[in-house]
Parts: sequence; structure tokens; C-alpha cells
Amino acid sequence: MNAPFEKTPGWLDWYAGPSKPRFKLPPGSVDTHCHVFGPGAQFPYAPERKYTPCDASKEQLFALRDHLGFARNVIVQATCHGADNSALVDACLASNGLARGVATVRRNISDAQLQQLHTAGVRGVRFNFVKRLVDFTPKDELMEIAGRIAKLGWHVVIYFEAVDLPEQWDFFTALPTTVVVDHMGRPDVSKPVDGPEFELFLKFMREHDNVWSKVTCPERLSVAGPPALNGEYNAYRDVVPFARRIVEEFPERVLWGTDWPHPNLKDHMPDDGLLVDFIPHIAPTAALQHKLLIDNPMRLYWPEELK
Ligand code: 0GY
Repeated sequence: MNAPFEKTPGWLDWYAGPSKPRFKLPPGSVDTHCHVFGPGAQFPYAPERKYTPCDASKEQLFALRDHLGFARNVIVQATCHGADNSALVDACLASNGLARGVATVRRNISDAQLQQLHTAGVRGVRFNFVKRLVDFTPKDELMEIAGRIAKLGWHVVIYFEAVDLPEQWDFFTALPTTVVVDHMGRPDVSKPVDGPEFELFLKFMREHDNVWSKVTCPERLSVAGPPALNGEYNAYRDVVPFARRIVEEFPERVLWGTDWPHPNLKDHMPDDGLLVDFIPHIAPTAALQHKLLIDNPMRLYWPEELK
């Protein structure tokens, strides 16, 4: 069948044939940030989307999970699907309980629809503040949604750029749920790790113990880039001090994920095996790795299994 959607020009496809990681993930590890895209012929991309991706199906996601050595996934609704969570729900339902979801919803969603999402495995909503990805949603609408999903025990995932944190501070700190920040609030890693911009992010976490961070996306944040020189692992080395700082200061509130299939990367596409090899550089001990990869995600997404 012809693909009904044309990819955005310059869009890079995800990396087929990723390497086997050298770092062996502890059994039960969770990839807490990944997406499914379509397939567009079955789950059409949203009319209001800002990009058209290549397809990335649930079967391909689950194959990557097994290849890398993860046990579970948390599938995050990508903006190209807008507030139509059908592909996400389909993937969660097909996962035999091994995938949870983070959805995008609007204020017109009914309580019954929220309950259906919950039954499918959704445990959070995502609020996106990255201007190239979404149009502005009024804060009163977001706060209303946060209040409703709090009653289901869900959390809010926020995605924003570091420069926007001061402007969003009051809103973020008023959210009534656990708040999970995507990709460490996208620090500019060409600035010092002990400079004022990243310090504000640390203060955000320090002063609000409901705030968690995904220490994800070195490939998106790195200026140094991916190559492993002289056979030694040094990919995305400029991101390491930022992620490690968060992991060491807030070991109970960090999550890790691949971000497969890596939307909107235009210069290079990461080898997901190499991304897994990044983990011991930011979580250098077995105890930190266990919290990052198993204890924390299980507490947030599968708490019933810990009882
Ligand atoms: C990510 C990052 C990006 C895209 C999205 O939902 C999305 O479209 O999140 C991005 O372009 O930075 O987390 O996948």
C-alpha cells in the first residue's frame, strides 16, 4: 500500500540494525520514553501536526525493546498524533501489560474516555511547551486537565526548553501531581553545568519533591555529537555532566528512555545500542542504575506490582 503521508523533508528514519549494547541492562529495566508513529495508513497523523514522521510501529518498538534488553516501555504520545491517542492505546493493549502510556488530552475529554485510557494503561498526560512542536494551549485548560487526571493517580509530563523555565515556573510549581520533565528541561550543554541556567533547573527539582526528570536524549542535546573515537566510548560526552549531576542528586526521581524513533533529528540518527551504553556514564553504580532503570519507573507506572 502507498504511504498516505509524505515525510517532512530532511526527516531521518530511525536506525535499523542497532548494535547490541555493551552495557547489560539489569533485568526488568524500563524504557520510559519512546513513541509509536502510526503506521499512518492505520492511525492517521493529526491535521494540526508540525511534522510528518516515518512510520514506527508497535511491533518495531517491541522488537527494539527485546534487542536492547529492556523488559517494558512507557510510550509517550508524540505531537504528530495530536490528541488522538489511538496508536498509543493500540500499542499498550498489544503489549501484554508491558507498556504504559502518557497521553495528550483536551479539556473536552469525558470522564468515561479518561477511564478507557486508564484501562488501556495510560498513567499520565503530556503538556508540551516547545513552540516548534505545538500551538499554545491556554494554562487554565491545562490546569483543569491536571486537576482531573490527578484524581486517577496520573502524573503530568512537561516538555520545555531551558530558556523558558523562568516564564513557566509559577505554572509548573502549581501543578497538583507528580511532574516529570522530559530531557532534563533541554539544557544548553554548551553552557557551564554550574551556571545559572542549569542551576535554576536543579533548584526546580530541589525545592519541589514532586518533580522528576528524564535524563534522556543526549543525542538531541549534544554539541560534541556521537562518534566513539579510538574505540573508546565518548559519545555525547558533553551531556554526561548534566545528566550525572541530576542522577546523583535526585536518584529517586530520575527516569531513562531511548526516545526511539527519535523525531525531528536532522543531522544524525543515534544507534540505540550506543545510547544504552551512555547509561553507566551518567549512573555509575549498580545501585543508581537499579533506581533509574527499575525502581523509579516501576513506582510511577506499575506501582501495583510492588505491593
Ligand atoms: C521527543 C522530542 C521531540 C518531539 C516530540 O512529541 C513530539 O513530537 O516529543 C522533539 O522534536 O524534540 O521527546 O520525542
